[in-house]
Amino acid sequence: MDALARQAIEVLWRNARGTWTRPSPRLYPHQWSWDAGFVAMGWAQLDPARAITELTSLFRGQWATGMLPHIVFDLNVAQGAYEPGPNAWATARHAPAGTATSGICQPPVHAIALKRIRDVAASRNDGTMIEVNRAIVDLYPRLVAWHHWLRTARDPDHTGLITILHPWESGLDNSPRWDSALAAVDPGNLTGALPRPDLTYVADADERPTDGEYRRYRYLVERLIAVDYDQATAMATHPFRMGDVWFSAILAAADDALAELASVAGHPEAADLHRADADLTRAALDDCWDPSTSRCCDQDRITAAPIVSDTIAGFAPLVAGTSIDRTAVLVERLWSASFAGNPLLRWAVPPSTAMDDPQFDPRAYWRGPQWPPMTWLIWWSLERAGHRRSANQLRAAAIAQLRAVGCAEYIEPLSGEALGSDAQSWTAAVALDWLGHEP
Ligand code: 2M8
Repeated sequence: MDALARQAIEVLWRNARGTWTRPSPRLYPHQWSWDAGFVAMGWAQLDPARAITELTSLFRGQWATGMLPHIVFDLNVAQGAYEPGPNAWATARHAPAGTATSGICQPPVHAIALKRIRDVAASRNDGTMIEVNRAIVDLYPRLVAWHHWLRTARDPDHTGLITILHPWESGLDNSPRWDSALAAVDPGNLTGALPRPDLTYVADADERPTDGEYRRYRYLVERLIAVDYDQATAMATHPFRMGDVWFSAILAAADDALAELASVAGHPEAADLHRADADLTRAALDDCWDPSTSRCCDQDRITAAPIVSDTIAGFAPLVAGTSIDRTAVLVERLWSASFAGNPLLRWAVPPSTAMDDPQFDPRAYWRGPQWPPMTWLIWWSLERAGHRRSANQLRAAAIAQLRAVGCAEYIEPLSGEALGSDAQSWTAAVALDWLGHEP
């Protein structure tokens, strides 16, 4: 068997906890929302039914409002092993009985994953397809509720751009995109030392977000607890409110996926509504486009200012789907020296922050390192847009990278050093997806 495939399978099995999969053995011992989407795509290559189980497990934590929490906690994990743990969120009133969850969300990759699982099942030509179709009937309404929550609670004015209330909701936690907005957050009397078990699991604490950032992360959670997660109040008063283009683009692509799943779920009439939602977001991303820098900019909902940091999020229109012309501009930018075309790169895959952005830091988490699931999203978008040559080139570079570094959480783009956890589930998952999808 292919050595990378073998290693990736081992990582998934090592991190599996029965019906769900932790992102890594020590750093992230619970179930994370968008990790679960990618992880399900990885399991699909081995067993589509197990992939469905991953998603069903995650949706056990869905709130009655439709909100899908970013963490579903494993209550068997020792207290203090991960912070903020289950007791820090005050969500007992909201989380479904028998579950403990966080109170914020993450990018909605889940419908994309479900569509992918179905495609894999279809290609197998055995009985799995029937099982997957049955699961879609069950999961589809939950996905609809999840998307509906995002499009109402987090976009009450129906702009098409989704607002996040915490950097963790973006998934790109300490991206320079959030620097100015986060610096403006006064963490009040939250001044003491915070528990940072995460720092003990990595080789170098500088790879992780700083204490100053963590203080604000925790403070923002406190503020959400103070309004008991009332979204209308938070959307009017919360000190961090950001129109997130990358998150919104993923929602648009997920709405397209939902449109394709609607008839399988017995709701063919809903397909056009999902496509209309996606179109609304595509139009919103057009409004966030900065023609002078050829990138899509997040919008600070408090100051009404666009965010000028140059990061992978600038490629949002590519993920959402955009015009042929704009796609071409973004493909050119992808292969430019700012991103995957820089000759100093060890492997030609895009860093999380542009290499010529003043905040680019090759070792610091989401401030420069390459993240395989983000490479996957860009690759998948290139395929969708019909840019096969670019897609194949990117996939080849990504696989070469993973063959060398293994299932690392993130990679230092210049030296090629593996950073963070060395057994990260979503890295294993995208490796399996890539290896299973020969061009
Ligand atoms: C990281 O985020 C968590 C908080 O949600 C953390 O640092 O503890 C991010 O990379 C996020 O995108 C990812 O989903 C999570 C688990 O892999 O880890």
